[in-house]
Amino acid sequence: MKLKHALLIAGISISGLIAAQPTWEVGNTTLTEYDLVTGMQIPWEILWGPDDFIWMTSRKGEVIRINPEDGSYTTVLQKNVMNSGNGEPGMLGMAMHPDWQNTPKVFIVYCAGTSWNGEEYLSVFDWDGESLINEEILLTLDAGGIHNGSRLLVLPDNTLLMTAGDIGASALSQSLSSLQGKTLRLNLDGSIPEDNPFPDSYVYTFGNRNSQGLALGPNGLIYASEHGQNSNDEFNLIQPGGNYGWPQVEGYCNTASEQSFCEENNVVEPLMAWTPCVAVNGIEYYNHEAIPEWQNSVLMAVLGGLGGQYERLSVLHLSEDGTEVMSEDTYFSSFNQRIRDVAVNPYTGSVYVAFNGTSYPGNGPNIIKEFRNEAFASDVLEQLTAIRTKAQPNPANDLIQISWGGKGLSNATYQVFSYTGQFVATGIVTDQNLLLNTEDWSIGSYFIQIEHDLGILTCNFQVHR
Ligand SMILES: [Ca+2]
Ligand SMILES: [Ca+2]
Ligand SMILES: [Ca+2]
Repeated sequence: MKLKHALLIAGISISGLIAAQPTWEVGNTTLTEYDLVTGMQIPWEILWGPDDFIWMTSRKGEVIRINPEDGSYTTVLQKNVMNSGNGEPGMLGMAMHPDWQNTPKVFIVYCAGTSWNGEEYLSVFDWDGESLINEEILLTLDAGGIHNGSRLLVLPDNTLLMTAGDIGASALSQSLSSLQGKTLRLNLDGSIPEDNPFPDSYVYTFGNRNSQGLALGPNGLIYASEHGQNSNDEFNLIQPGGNYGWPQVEGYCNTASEQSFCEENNVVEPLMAWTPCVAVNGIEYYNHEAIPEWQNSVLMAVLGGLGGQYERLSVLHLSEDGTEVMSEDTYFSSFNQRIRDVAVNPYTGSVYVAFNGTSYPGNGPNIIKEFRNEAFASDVLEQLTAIRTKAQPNPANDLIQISWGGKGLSNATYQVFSYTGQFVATGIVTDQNLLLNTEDWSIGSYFIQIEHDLGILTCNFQVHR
């Protein structure tokens, strides 16, 4: 019997089967679930880029750039990584240069070398509009089979934090002469900031085991998630010069030996700890009005532990000043999938979640899902779609028209840059399109940014002759 016929007999309408996306209730808010992109290989970092694309590292050694509208993507970097990204090493954290308009650079951590021994590189690449090129290595650490960290976070003072794991050699964490088992802080050119807590040292915190989550919170607070051994996963507040206790102290200072070590060494205790370990990972501060129930919280990806029984997205509700965790809600456990990282759409407030397969240390192919409050997002998306930018003809020879559909923009500022970092043109947009003369511009890739009420619209184009 044909399926359609069988369904009709059973009284099930075909359209009813196709129509609805799954939904999730969060208090009074309904989130609709979408598969943004599938077939990814162990996504490790996902972030919302300054170009309004979602950027992803895969542990197998790739950087993928995904269009959040339709999930189409391109591979913009490929590296040979240690053990082909199996186990824990591979391509890990990523962060974008804060002055993207003038300096489109991307910071990436990856492990390279043979089998279970090698180097971990913090590198910076130039973005040329199509690929990441011109690698410059800023820092070299040891890489191990386990505990390589490493998240990256650019701070408001234009320095870069990097979490470095203890590579399984726990004694290194308390040694200030080793870069392992630390949070490191660098200037964006790779030099040591003069106001780091220890002179001539990248070390910003020590006594860390393997932190794989970093996020900026309210009032300049910096949060980190950190893996415990069997017990005591931690959620920490990062303080310059802080000793986070490992390996002498796990979680709170609550045993006799821990208490004496904590007193002698002024150990910073976590805001929250989990026993047994649930394998805490990527974190993101959420304060978007799209999901009021999640405002002033940290969204935390949870891998689920070695036994794979605690997978979820945790929502850590913060106190008003952000210095305490008041409660934890959990979501999406029923996927039974390791959750590696989260990212947030700044316009719609949608939350993107990267899955890593069912068991340690992760297996692909994987999905990145979007959870969207349609009631909030549909208005925003309609406005965004109405003003979606197009460049014609592209490539251009002389005149190029930049247009953004039906809606006029009033007093929006545009700026044009080349992907070599040169500022080319600026002006005010007052109409429904913009005509630029590219005659005097060099051959190459350009982008325009139009700053308007809803954010910044961007569009790439080429100039050929
Ligand atoms: Ca992220
Ligand atoms: Ca600790
Ligand atoms: Ca303890």
